[in-house]
Amino acid sequence: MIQRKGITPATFDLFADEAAQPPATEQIGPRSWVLRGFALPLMARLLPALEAVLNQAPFRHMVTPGGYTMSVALTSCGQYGWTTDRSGYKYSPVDPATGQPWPDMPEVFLELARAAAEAAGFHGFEPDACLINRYIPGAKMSLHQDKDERDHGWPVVSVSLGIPAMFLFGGHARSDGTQRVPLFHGDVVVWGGEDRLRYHGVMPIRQAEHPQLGEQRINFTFRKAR
Ligand code: MD3
Ligand code: FE
Repeated sequence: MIQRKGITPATFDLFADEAAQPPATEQIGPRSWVLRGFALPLMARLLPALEAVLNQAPFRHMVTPGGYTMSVALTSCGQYGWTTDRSGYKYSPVDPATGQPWPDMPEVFLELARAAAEAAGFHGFEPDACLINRYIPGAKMSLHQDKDERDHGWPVVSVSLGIPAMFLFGGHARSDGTQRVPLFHGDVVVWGGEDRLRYHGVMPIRQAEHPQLGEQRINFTFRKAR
């Protein structure tokens, strides 16, 4: 142990550990940010709120207009939910499985989405839709753009829970190269402005187990749909 005048060994170790951490905020595009661990302080409230939403609107596998069943299971909460079927993609105020409104957006979800948008420089974000995706090992999301929302001036906020994912961040054409961004439990990604319509996707999820969520990854995406 190196001893320095005025610094106790305990303090020295504390700084050494902090220096080993990756930066808390990573810029992955001109208006895109990864906020590492941003959701962790709210986790004790987020997980019970998620469970309540899932009791009312369980995960289901939806079919794309092309006739493929998605490997990702999904549901929604808030004023609008994102749905797909043979007729197309759309935001709907009711869950097609029940004809009932989607579960209310839990207050802790809203708090997290607002705070993350603010931290990334987007002011006044009030999401009206939260799409919840569930990936089990092997599930993936092909490159796509999020463009079913009315006003692309608002950002999208994404929250990762459970086992890790390798996120693919492309350009404005499907054929553009992609950067790979690993996402872990508690990470939040915010993207907007000129990055809002960039292609993105998720590589097939690798087998792993998370102590709280087991063999799954859950992702929230907060949007302003209308
Ligand atoms: C898009 N979900 O639901 S969100 C989706 O992890 C969706 O479940 C993925 O794409 C998921 O539509 C990815 C994370 C994300 C992060 C940065 C982006 C999406 C992005 C940057 C630009 C465009
Ligand atoms: Fe997307």
